[in-house]
Amino acid sequence: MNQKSVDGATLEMLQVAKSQNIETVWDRWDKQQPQCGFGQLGVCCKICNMGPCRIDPFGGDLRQGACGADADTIVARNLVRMIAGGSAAHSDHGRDVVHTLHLAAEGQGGYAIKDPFKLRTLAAEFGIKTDGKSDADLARAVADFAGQMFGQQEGEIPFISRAPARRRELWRKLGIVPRGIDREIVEVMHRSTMGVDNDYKNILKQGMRAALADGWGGSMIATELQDVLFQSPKPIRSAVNLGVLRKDAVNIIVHGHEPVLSEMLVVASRDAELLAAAGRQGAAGINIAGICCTANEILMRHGIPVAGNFLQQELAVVTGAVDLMVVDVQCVMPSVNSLTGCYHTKLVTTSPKAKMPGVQHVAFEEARALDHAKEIVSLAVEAYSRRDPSKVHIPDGRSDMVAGFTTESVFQFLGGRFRGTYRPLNDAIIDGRLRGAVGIVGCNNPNVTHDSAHIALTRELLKHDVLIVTTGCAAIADAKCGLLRPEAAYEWAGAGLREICETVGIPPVLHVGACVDNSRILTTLIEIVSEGGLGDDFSKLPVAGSAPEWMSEKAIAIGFYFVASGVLTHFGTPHPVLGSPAVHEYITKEIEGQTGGRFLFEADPMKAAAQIIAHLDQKRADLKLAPAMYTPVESRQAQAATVGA
Ligand code: BF8
Repeated sequence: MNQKSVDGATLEMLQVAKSQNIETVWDRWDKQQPQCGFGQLGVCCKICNMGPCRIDPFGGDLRQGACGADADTIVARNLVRMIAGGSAAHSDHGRDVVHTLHLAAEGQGGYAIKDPFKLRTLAAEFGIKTDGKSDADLARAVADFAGQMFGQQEGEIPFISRAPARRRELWRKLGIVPRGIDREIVEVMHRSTMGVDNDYKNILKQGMRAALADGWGGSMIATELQDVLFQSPKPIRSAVNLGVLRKDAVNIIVHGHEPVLSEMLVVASRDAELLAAAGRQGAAGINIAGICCTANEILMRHGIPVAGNFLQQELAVVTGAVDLMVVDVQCVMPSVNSLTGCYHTKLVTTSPKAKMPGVQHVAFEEARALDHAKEIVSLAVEAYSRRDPSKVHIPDGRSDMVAGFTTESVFQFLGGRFRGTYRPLNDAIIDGRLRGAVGIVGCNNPNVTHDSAHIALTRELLKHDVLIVTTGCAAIADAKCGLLRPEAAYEWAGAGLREICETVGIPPVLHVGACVDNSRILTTLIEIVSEGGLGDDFSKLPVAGSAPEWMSEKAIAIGFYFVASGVLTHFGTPHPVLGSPAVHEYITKEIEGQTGGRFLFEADPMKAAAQIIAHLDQKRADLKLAPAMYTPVESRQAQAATVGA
């Protein structure tokens, strides 16, 4: 990899790391080259102790593992186990939010119901009588109802009923409606263990069922109940990149995924006693900044700045200005443990599910959440007194942004102040002002120049009048180069998209949250279909998804729930399936005949954009819509070339 990043602050901090002989993820990744070809192709099987076995991808003698499993079986089993891992992560997060809603109902832990309207809306959807009931009673009932989706054994998980009727019928016909969240994940593990399912299509069918249990189950529960507990996001201004760290304040990085802790840290950072303690140490305040999806959660609801995305977690520590990094679960590199040892930075783990050897663990119990949050903030204040100013190097890089869009809020914008409706959005697609919409989501990965694919793909689609919704580390990448500012519509959007954005004052790239909030993209699609005029199913819509720099198993789970929901989904690098031409053919072509969605693997973002645009245009033609109204204007993109990377 020649260029490590397109982000100036990242490149600057990589130089600092190098000057201090600090090893980063890029260095370790380089040392791993060449990576194991069998693993990359998906043909290494470690499922039983007759192995590890591998298949010769060049057609030599090694065509089966010791048990007789061929490449198709091995690749499919490995892939569905990735889906199970990703679905488990999102869904276990959802389970913790259910638990927190229970605590809020009991008045414990300092949690409250901040969005009673959404609580009542959800209760009504679940068939819970709302008349005369207190918020606490309803919270208990909603938490019970949502909680049982995890252990449900038969039938269909209730959120499935949100999908259009045609989609539900199709899922039933295919036999992929999730019965219960935990059940589908367990069944993936069972079917893919030694000597069970060896029909690759049948294995992948169960993979889709588990992925749907994530998107329409665990992730959707997490999003909906977090809105109830912590309030539904509203458009909010903030700032992003390592330049949000402050020389004069106690800096706390919150890193991980679950907002049940970070929400309380925000409260604790405003505590008068702790602010006074910080002042006594000479600090001008307590500055909280996020990394990864926790960042997105507290950004969306409180406007807390974002320090960076996945590949910047180590570089935040290298600034020498982070007094404390507090982590919970998912996407936390084990390397931050040894790295923080090179600085004054205090590292704290909080989840019983995710400890690190030798690292202080503040066992975060939701029932005593505020107390624990205060303890963590006071550890940060203490660490600030040990900060070595000569080691502090904070890059200037930071950008303004607007985040906090939701299925409900953005289209209140589009539909006018008094009546939220999707009509203007649907009409904009129908008349061709908008070509379509694409969700750009997912991670960073050192196998792609950091942020480059997110930004290039986003800009190219904007130019072609494609509205972008974004989550996770992709959203942070786009934010860092200014694409989440309303002005970006003028700088990058085609004429049709720009007209819409300028009329309603929104950016052309809408930040809809963390990775669990990809469920907001599903609920947005539901609204578009039910508004009418664009067909009766997701697969008819001129929409697509993309994870240009994916890394995590969670991205695979998300990809599969979008494909199973009928959406073309692009991944920048292929899934580890190339060792089985049959599995590759199935998930990139044949599956479209079943679910209406398929995967597209393309590393070059410009080529990917061209294929996505062709797909949107085909969907428009199938719906007998006029072609997109405007042709892209190259010159404005050139004019704006000074913005961002
Ligand atoms: O859940 S985008 S690197 S932080 S996995 Fe992780 Fe990927 Fe970032 Fe959030 Ni999502």
